Amino acid sequence: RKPAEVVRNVVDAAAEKVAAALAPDAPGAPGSVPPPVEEPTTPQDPLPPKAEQGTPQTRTPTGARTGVPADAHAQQGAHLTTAQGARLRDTDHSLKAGPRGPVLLQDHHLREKITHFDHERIPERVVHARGAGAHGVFTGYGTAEAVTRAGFLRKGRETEVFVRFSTVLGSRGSADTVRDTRGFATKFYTDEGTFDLVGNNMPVFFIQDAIKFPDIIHAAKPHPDREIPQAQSAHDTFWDFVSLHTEAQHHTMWNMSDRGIPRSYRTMEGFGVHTFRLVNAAGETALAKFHWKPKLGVHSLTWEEAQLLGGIDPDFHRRDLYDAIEAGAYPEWELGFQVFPDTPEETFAGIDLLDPTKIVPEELAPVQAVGRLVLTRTPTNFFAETEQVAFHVGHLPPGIDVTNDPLLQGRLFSYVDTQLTRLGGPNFAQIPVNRPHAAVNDMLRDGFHQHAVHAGVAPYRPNSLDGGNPFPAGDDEHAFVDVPVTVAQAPKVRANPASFDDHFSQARLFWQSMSPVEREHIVRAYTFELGKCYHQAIRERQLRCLAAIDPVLCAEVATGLGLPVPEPTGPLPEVTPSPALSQVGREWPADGRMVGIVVDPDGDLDDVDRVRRSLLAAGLVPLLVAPHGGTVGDLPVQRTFATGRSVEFDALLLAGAPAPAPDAVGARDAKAGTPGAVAVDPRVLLLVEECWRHAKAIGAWGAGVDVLRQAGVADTPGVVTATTAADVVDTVGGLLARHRVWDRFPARIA
Ligand code: HDE
Repeated sequence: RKPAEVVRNVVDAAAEKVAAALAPDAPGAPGSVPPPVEEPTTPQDPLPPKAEQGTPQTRTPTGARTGVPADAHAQQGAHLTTAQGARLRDTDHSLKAGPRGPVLLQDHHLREKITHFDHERIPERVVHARGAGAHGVFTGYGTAEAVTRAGFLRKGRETEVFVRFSTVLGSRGSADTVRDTRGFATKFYTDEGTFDLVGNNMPVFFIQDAIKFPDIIHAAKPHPDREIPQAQSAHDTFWDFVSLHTEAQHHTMWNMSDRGIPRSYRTMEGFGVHTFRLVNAAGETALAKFHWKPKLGVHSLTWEEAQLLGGIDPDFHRRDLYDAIEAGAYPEWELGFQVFPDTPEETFAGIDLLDPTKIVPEELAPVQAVGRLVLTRTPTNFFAETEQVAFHVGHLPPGIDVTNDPLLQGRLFSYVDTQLTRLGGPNFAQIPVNRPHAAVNDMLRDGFHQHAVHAGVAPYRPNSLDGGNPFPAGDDEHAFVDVPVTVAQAPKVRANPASFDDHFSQARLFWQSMSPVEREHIVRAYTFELGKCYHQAIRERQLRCLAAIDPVLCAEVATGLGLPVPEPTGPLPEVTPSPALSQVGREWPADGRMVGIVVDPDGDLDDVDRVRRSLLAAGLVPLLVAPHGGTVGDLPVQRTFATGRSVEFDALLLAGAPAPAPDAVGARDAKAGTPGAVAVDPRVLLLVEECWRHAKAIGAWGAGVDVLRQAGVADTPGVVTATTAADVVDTVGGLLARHRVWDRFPARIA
């Protein structure tokens, strides 16, 4: 499908859904008779995959379409069978010697079923174990042709992709919203071979050399004795390591910032982190860093939201990704390059391009857009696709090559090695989601889980028996280019270049680039995490690191911890802030933002309907919150006072003052003598209080204004009241473009 065809507007999609839900014969619509939900007694066609899932992958290992039916790799036929295709009468009872007798060993169906089940789990990824993925399309702009010959970047060229987002530290079942770095790995199925851009949502890394990877991960994973804490860095071993191995301080600062708790995968930037080497059609080279820029802007949760979501909806990010795609609000990013001259020093503006703990500020080297990524399809099967997808930084197309970044060099080894254990052998490229969409003729043979039935007798070169095949490709036949960079004559050493010794200046640059509210968040994050450490010496050592970054940051965190502020470590580096690093102060499209509307079933529902339609027309997603499920009037209810919680909404509207629902616990009577006082369900008050505390736009009209008064938030910044609902909705839409009502946060740290 072409992006132009698939990028439906969320308005149409959501409006269609609403219209369908409101149709007189729709299930649940007033007066309609719901169809009976019973187990069918005769074979029926199974449900097809949902439209946004597409059909299962049907490519052969060599990349050609097979023409086999779409479900050839899934389950076929209506009858229950064994794995060998023999039909079965019963799968509910074991074969026994009489109804009360022992189970017989000869029950081959029982043994097959249980044995397969016993082996259903595979080892989770050693890092990035928890993730969510989606299929999509990448379209090149043609703007990179001067610097790279990579065909997928040509103007208008469309390439299928699979993207997997992840957290780094938690295990497969951990929560989505923990404070952590996020993985952003993209598999481009280009017709010149697969390209994997295996990046993160932060542009720097904890370490400069791959040999330290086991150290940082052992320190960051749960403590080996108690296996806690899960999925987070708020513990002694993490802070022990990063305060001793100070090259980690810059990345740690990013983790403690709002970047560590994204609002959604859709609102994350992505970075290739390393510098790559590009080569164009003429063989000229340039150095480049890769960036993904989200269409919706970069937005984060607040720490309290992130913590609440850990309990209320641990799947918050993956749900958001799937829901957005299914609603037609396709997540979108632009791929951009920062391009640098390929000089022998491999530096730019004094920054060592081989040091993965450093950024090049966008003000010095602007990010130039080279293509657009749109995610259009959710996986059909989580295990087959999201769990089995295998990325590798060494999967490169002609036109993109690696540099000597010592972190990247180590990764080139690790990503194949890990699949041998995780996916059980060397043939993981034959798993459908990993199959290249380019023709494959690799002379690799046999091994565990070999799916290909290779013809021919000569998987070697040179040969005469298979007609000399396969033949090496020339430059004009899209061969991969190993750029012939000169390797310096140098002694064999275990050492870093001197430039790698600067561990603090860019952490300071990041801090200096933040707005007051972002600084406040950083201070609180450090204070929270260090406050969770048991060892005083570790807290003190990290405070000394902060002193080397910024005295105000250090003093604020020390105060929070109740510890003395360490002596300054000497003059601090002069840095020029990079405004591009701040998330605050800009406006972004509000498409796909969630707006909760609290309704009173006895209030003016026509007004509510108009508001809901105008939100849909503006590309927002309205969710009605009512005392009970089903419908209010003709309107479908999406959340009740029991199931709705503030963390799901980006803004809240109060269309009335519903009386406490019968299941309300702790409902208070209207405060006697307070003007406009009404009795409000405590869960509605909690919604308002939390939305207010999390600096979300809140709007009310009519009796809804009484609820604001009751909650004590009327007439405060970002709380909008007006006589007409239309005016309220307009103003709230404008506030949403800025993501939050930033004025509501204290901005002490200028
Ligand atoms: Fe990874 N990393 N990594 N990493 N990484 C893995 O590969 C590794 C690094 C990243 O959704 C593993 O298949 C080493 C940087 C992502 O499947 C493993 C080093 C960046 C994902 C591995 C690094 C990343 C991984 C675990 C230091 C950002 C998830 C399972 C040299 C640029 C991909 C697997 C997915 C996964 C090793 C550092 C990103 C073990 C040795 C820097 C997004 O191979």
